[in-house]
Amino acid sequence: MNLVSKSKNFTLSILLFTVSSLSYAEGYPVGDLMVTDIWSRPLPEVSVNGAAYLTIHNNGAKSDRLLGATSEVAEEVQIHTHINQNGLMKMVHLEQGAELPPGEVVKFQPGGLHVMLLGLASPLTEETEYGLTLEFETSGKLDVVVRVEERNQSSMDHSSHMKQSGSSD
Ligand SMILES: [Cu+2]
Repeated sequence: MNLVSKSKNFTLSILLFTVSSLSYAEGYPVGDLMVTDIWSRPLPEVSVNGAAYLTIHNNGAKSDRLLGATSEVAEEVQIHTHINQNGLMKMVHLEQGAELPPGEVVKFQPGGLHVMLLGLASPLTEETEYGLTLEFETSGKLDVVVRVEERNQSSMDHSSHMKQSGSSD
């Protein structure tokens, strides 16, 4: 019971947050960080897992880490990357999160670092949005809105790797 009402409240707050944050395209500041370009690939309704991509600018003098995230669309969210193992791209769970070195821009993108959505509770339908709460080691928590949109594959840096992996992440 308690859980149900909590999750309803959470959903409502996400909706309100979505309405009040139409400027998402400009990016979200938190501490010395700026998070921009947040998106997910649309997936068929039957998909069990998905991924979110984003860009994090660390404008500070100290390193920070993206430790993890939560979302109302997934049972569990993990920070993943891909490694090349004997010519095959393999997904790896970064249990310590992803490092964000000072003065650097870290891109989460297909074929590389990504925010893994495990156990999708609602489908990632094209032209919709959902809420994601990022948790940083130093900068704390940040609520962002993820845009679900199809992007041109040819603009990707890792298109050659993606062909090998056959993975949608
Ligand atoms: Cu993954």
